Amino acid sequence: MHNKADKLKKSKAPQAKVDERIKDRVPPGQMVTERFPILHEGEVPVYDLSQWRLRIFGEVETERTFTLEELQALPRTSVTCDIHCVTRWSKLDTTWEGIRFRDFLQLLDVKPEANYVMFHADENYDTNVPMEDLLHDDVLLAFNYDGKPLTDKHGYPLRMVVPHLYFWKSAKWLQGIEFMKEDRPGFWERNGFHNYADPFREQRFSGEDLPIPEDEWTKKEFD
Ligand SMILES: Nc1nc2c(c(=O)[nH]1)N[C@H]1C(S)=C(S)[C@@H](COP(=O)(O)O)O[C@H]1N2
Ligand SMILES: [Mo]
Repeated sequence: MHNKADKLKKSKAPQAKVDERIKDRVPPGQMVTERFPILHEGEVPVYDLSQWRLRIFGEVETERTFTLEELQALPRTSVTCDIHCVTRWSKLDTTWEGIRFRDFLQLLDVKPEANYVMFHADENYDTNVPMEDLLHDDVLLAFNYDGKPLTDKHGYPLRMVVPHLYFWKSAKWLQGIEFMKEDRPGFWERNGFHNYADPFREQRFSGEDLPIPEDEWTKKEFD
């Protein structure tokens, strides 16, 4: 009997030896980092918090603005989740605290035809997410990371956390939430990135792969 093929099939390639506990949590093409990379377009904004407002507009019965104090007075939820950036880093077990997006919706008169949301943020950043994705339990308007207020570079005073999509969908320095009937692409979505961005299906790009070096993220700032 020639059982070499069978033996080979049963032997494990050394590089396939991924930590079993995290295997299912790391999407294809991603590398796990313990550090926290800092990625954004433009400068880190500096705010006068007395002037800071979150604006709610689009497909709503009444447009609203919230001060930071008003938002901070709302009931909070804590979420521990994995995050995945399209530049190939993933960070496991990140803990955030803030307002669950689904709970926040209860305070707004959103029209039933609002099927998409555009998050508007500094500096000139925007990103679109379907409404149904924002109803997941772990989608937050986050004030805190790891038990402390967000640092300036990670989005202080308020950012989105949408863990199940590539992290560009999680806008830092949130300024406005626009409810929309029809979908519309945001900043990266207009610039060659995937409209939906599921990391487990490797939905990185909308057309041809963009030439992002595999070690791109290692050259960025971290904390
Ligand atoms: N306002 C704003 N939010 C943003 C971005 C940005 O350029 N501007 N970049 C996105 C991208 S590509 C990523 S990976 C995450 C990075 O968040 P972090 O710097 O806290 O790791 O923020 C997202 N949110
Ligand atoms: Mo990213």
